[in-house]
Amino acid sequence: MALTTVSDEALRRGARPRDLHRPVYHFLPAANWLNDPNGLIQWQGQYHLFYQYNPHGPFHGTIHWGHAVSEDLVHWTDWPVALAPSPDGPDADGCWSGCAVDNDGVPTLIYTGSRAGRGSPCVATSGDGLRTWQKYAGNPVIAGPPPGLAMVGFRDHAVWQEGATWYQVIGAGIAGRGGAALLYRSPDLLHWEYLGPLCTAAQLPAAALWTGSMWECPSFFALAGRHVLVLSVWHEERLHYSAALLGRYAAHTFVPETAQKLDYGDRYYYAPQTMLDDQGRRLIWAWIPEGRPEHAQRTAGWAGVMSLPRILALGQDDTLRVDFAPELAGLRGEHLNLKNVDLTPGMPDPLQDVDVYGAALEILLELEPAQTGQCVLEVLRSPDGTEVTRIIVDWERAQIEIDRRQASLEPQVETTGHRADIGVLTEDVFRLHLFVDHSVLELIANGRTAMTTRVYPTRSDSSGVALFATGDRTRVRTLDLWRLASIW
Ligand code: DQQ
Repeated sequence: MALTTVSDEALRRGARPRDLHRPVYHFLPAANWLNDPNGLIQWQGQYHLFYQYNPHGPFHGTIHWGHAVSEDLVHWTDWPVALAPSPDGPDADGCWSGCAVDNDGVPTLIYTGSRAGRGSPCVATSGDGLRTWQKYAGNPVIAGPPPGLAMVGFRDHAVWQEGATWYQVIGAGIAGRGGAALLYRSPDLLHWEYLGPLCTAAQLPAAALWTGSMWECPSFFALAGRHVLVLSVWHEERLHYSAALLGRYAAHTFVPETAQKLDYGDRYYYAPQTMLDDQGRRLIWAWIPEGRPEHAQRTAGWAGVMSLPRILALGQDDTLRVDFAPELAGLRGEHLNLKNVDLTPGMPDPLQDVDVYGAALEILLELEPAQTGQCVLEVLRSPDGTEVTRIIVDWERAQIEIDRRQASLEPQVETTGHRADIGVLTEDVFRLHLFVDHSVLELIANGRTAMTTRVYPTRSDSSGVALFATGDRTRVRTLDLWRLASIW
């Protein structure tokens, strides 16, 4: 296997050469490859983030579990790699995704060992406060998928406790039947009994979201009296999007009632995993993959970014709400505020005389919805406008869009846009919350609609911000913009 030539020096945080695309406040390893978040857990007050990691290069292969720790959800300290493939073990080809639980004081990981295309549930424990991990000698703890079922895939774990009994769902696909989450029970995390599917695609309400042929990375949890099954839609080797099924769970049966995408950037918000913290918050992180060719990833020496922490909640109308973790406000620096500006088509940009720019920004925009026309926020804009990423609120179509067509002068990066319905606007204000971090964009509209994507501006002066309206007047109640600090 070809290894990259990333030097030891470059592996140290902060010692990397200038890189226009490398985020400064999103988590990613010092170098090489990152994919799914794993094993999210709070232990003695500290947040632990494990992640799918290849220490040998910026491509998916020889998957280990990387590990980072945070006091505040924002700043992360690298800890030693937690899991590495064992040449003779069921995880010889990789330690794939899984979760962490507190087994009566013993930190325990349940993960998928990958070997020769086969996924095997494995267990590891730590005796020194999550620093080093010992694999259970009897791995795998489940010999294979349930007999008699033709599986498309069998991997990834969500484990929880009810009374003294452990339960887990494993992500799966049943040939010809679509995605499934398979339910197991155990007295000790080591011996598991198969109970049947917790949920299959066939149970989804008619005309619900398409969920492919396999569900990866399940996460299953209670949320304000309801239950949520988070899954990632896999189909014919392609990663599509992550979804949330909202429903009711009783007597080990889950009845999904609604299904929705978790993020309208689709594959740019993949394999999310959730955890409950000591404030009772349901936190969620996802893998934000690259949108540039593999050779560009190899040149950069890194690939894959962890999303910002978000909080899931249930709205009064029983639909899912999402927001960025408030701790992120600790990164705010230089601030600009505009109030009560009427944007009329053709008027000068209210931001043009203000010295606002940057590739690491947070923007909060509160708009009064108009009947027609669009309100356009431009970011990562070159002074001549040849490179620009547009966030478009289209009042007539009631849609929000990220337009990447001009985001980069480099022709080989992905340029397809993302769109989502913003639904019927019942409030008199439309709220847009955007984080820009070099090549990463994460936005949440009205606390409901999330959209994550990647853009790769080529010019070092593609850092301007502009705001204008087309077609109709849009009233800006407030615009707050902060330059954000690096977390390293
Ligand atoms: N990534 C892991 C798998 C999971 C997939 C392997 C989702 O366990 O199904 O790195 O991105």
